[in-house]
Amino acid sequence: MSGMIQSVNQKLPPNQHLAAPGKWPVVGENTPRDDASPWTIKVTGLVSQPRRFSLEDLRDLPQTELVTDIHCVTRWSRLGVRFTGVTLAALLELCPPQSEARFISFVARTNRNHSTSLPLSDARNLGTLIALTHEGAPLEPIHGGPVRTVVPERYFYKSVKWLERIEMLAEDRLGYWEAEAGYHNHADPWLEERYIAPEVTARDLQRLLQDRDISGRDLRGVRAEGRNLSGLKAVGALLRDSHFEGANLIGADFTGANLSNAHLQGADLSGAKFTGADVEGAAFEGAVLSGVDFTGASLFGTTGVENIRTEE
Ligand SMILES: Nc1nc2c(c(=O)[nH]1)N[C@H]1C(S)=C(S)[C@@H](COP(=O)(O)O)O[C@H]1N2
Ligand SMILES: [Mo]
Repeated sequence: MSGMIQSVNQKLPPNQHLAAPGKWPVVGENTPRDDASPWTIKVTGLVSQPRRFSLEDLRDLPQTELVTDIHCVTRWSRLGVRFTGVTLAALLELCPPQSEARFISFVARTNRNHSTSLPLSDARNLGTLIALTHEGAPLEPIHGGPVRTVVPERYFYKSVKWLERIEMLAEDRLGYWEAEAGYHNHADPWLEERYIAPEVTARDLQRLLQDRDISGRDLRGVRAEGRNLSGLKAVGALLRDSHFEGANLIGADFTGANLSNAHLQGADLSGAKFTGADVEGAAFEGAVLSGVDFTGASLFGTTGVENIRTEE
């Protein structure tokens, strides 16, 4: 091993919890594009000389060990995870960015050309690794093998699985989750930079809540603690990180809604419907759950619903 990077903390970032011992959840895409051509990693965009690296090329470069904590935005963390591979810094020495390059985009070999981006300086300084192994074995295909990036000190959506292209950019280009799902572009878990605020004025919001119909609305992070919202219609609403602590939500309809990381502690959810909803990471401690319907709901990482949790 030619280098070592340690990025481990004794503490968990706010509102994270440890994944079950030995468990590494799979999040997002779970397979690369069906493509028989040899795996290459292209370094393109604002570089002095574009280059391609085969997997063998990567294995022949000096290998660095990175021990880091992983923090998924859906609230699970794993501490002290060991990867080896080539540092981004080492790779960029072989194909230096041009002086106008400010951002770096990592693109995946997947059907949707999944990507994520970082300021170039962050990507370098945080110790980004182009990882080939995990705990001493080749990186598992489901976790991005044969090659993924691992970016310490950012939520794990900044670490792309099945890396195919590294592109140097003058202007930022939002990644898949950042553009499609409102994930925060900075993604610092210590600052809880999970999702961006929704685009709705405070006045519109009050009207929507008074009418008790927020179906199809994007109300990420909405603050509705303690409100009387019985019979609320919230079909297909985007309610990530929303606050409904202690609210009256009797008979509310959250069919197909996205409630990941929502705060529902102490809410009255009698007879509420969560059919097909995404409630990953949502907190239900002390909530009244009689007659709640979670049919087809995605419950990974929820807390306070242990007795009705479905199998993963
Ligand atoms: N290609 C690709 N990379 C991706 C994703 C994805 O959907 N596609 N999801 C991201 C998210 S949200 C997380 S939390 C991690 C999950 O990695 P894991 O499945 O190995 O735990 O991968 C990130 N990288
Ligand atoms: Mo994630």
